[in-house]
Amino acid sequence: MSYALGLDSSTQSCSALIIDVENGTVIAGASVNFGEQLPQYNAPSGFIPSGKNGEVHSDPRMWLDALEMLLEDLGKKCDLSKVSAITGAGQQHGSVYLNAQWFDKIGTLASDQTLSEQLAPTLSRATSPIWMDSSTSAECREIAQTVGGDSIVCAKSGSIAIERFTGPQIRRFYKNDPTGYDATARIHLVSSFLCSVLIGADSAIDTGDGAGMNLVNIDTWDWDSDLLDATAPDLFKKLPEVKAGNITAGNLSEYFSQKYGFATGVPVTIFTGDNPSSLVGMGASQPGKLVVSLGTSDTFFAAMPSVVADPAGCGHVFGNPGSQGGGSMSLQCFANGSLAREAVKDKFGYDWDQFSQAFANTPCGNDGKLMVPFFSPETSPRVDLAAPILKGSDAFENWQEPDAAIRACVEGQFLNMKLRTNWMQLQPEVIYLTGGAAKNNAIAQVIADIFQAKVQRLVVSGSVGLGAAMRAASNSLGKNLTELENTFCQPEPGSTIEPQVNSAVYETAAKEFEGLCILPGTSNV
Ligand code: XUL
Repeated sequence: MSYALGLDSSTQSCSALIIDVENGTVIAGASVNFGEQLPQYNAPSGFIPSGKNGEVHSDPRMWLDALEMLLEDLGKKCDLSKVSAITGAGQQHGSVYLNAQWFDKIGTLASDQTLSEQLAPTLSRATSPIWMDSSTSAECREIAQTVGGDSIVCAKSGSIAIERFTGPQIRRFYKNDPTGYDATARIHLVSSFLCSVLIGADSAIDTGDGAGMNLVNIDTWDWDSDLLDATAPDLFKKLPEVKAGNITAGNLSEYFSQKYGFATGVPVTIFTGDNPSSLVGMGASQPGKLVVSLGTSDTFFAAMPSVVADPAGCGHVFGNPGSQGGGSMSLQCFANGSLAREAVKDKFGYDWDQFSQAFANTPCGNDGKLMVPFFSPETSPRVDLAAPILKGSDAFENWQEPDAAIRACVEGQFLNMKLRTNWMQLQPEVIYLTGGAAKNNAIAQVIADIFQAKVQRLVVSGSVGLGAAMRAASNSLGKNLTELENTFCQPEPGSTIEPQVNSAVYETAAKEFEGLCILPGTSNV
């Protein structure tokens, strides 16, 4: 028996992947789309629409129903009694609020009733704020002020106080509904909530997901009393323990063996957040490999050789669940991703082929023509600029050189990414590209040239679930995680792109770019 199950409870769906560890194959997968398959929760995209003042919430019962539908479906595709290791990941930052009944109820679930009907009475808050919630600006300011400023919050927790992070969300709940807060005996993340449900006991929070709360200290990897006190009263006793991502949380509860045919007592590894799980699922859990995901916003993440926080306060530090020695990972978001590339393309009425061709018509370094491609407010650096800055010839600055503008946009994006991620002190050997624009070789070439590292596309899809399945196999079945990553995370054949120019080509450009970025409002901390 060498099957490992990885679960992924994300914003819009709950998915699962089962790997056969001995054969190195993915043997089954399933997914439940919240909006389509659970319309009774009124969440077409996984959250309740039209929240006021930036509130974005989901119903945690929906996550439970989806988990049951998923296991039901998975059981039709694969013999679940062969699963001998389980773990999962949840969308980061989202929180579930439970009353004192939770502690008894979670250990006595009856398999002839649903999870959601049995656990509904244990909720002290009917809905859960998720990572898309931006309602907590005032609370972020208050927390930062109390502990002595954002630079302190960032040095302690790995991130400045941020709206979507759990601590500010908890503070808002305490302020707006003190009675509900008082009635709350336990606050879980999506990940630790689902892990608790699987083991039938109150689970710890792992350092990977826990660091997304503005409450965990990244030096001690434990709750930080100053941050706790600044967030809400009596918070310590409402939180579970914090543990490294490679421990066993417990054994699968009888509810699941009775109802879905799992063997009894399957070990469940502690759950983590979706991004830390994806780091493992992309085969990048050891330092030296970077992941760049090209999407609506571009995201950069990597295992870090040591624990450092971004002095500029733009990046995040999370625990690395793939590291044996309690290491860390970084994550940084760049708001001006695909939409900026598309804005330049559309400005000239180009299609994507013409966009790609522009790189063949222009030299690396773009003859010194530069663009700070912030079409909308940027998060790295944090600026409100909503119009790009162009510097070069008059014709270029007046948008009369389409090909140069396209190259300048993409070079600007990745010069910016390199500058903003310097704090991570990484020595990349390889950059794994993923996301919609990853298939564009011209963009991949710019990334290879600017970062001076080879770029590869991975065949992996569903990296969050795959990361979970590999973590479970590593922790419970004694498999070496690096070997699992080598087996399951292979680059797409022929996708390797090597740098074509040396580092000197972008040195001056990087300095000039940095100068153009010194704008009012760029300093956060
Ligand atoms: C990371 C973040 C999102 C969520 C949902 O900080 O907010 O990536 O984890 O995927």
